Amino acid sequence: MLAIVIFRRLSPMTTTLFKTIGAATTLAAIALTASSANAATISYSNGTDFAVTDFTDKVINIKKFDSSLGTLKSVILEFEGTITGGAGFENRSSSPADVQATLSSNLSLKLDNILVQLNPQNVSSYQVASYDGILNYTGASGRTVENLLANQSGVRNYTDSQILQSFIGSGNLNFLFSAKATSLITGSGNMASYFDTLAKAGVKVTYDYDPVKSVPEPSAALGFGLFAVIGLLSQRQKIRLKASK
Ligand SMILES: [Ca+2]
Repeated sequence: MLAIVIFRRLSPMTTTLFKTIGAATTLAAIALTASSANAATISYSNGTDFAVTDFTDKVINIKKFDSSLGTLKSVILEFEGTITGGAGFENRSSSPADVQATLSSNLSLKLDNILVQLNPQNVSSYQVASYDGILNYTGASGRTVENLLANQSGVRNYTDSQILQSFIGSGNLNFLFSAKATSLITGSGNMASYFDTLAKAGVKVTYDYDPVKSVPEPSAALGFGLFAVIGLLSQRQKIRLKASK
């Protein structure tokens, strides 16, 4: 009966401690699984915000592989390029026109001898009447379009020892991201138009490695779990002391 009362009084703290123990046990399980399979992966991601094109060599930092983790077997490099923007056009011809707005940009990611290139594109079509007499990118002969979007990804897998070596160390890799826009409006031979093109990049590097024999994570995670159990026990003792007073 007394035990039930103690448990109720402990309730918020006890719940937190049990959650902590649960999380620690899960961590240990994951680390052990990775160890027994004799292979492990670790990934790092980074990227840029949208910026108006054109631009050259925006730096994207990615952490190098820490060789104290084990032996690097391969590197997977994922490069995702996204472009967005808007356009306006006005057909100034005396005839109707079929107009195409093409949002596009050449995107490149460089690191030493590595080069990944992408060319995301979004083509949209419009039918407009002959010139309405007002150059305002709207009305019967004009359009203003916003939030055009295009996306493309590239994946590379490296196993060459010389390339792998360039991914190993304590600092960062400095990937260089460049964008050169090629967006355009096509239609009649008498057209007023503008285009805004912005680009951003996401980079993810996954290191696939054989871990060193003594994997620190399981013992650390179990230690954390024990610490939480000790914390729970000492908390109970405090309550008992209080109850006995
Ligand atoms: Ca107009």
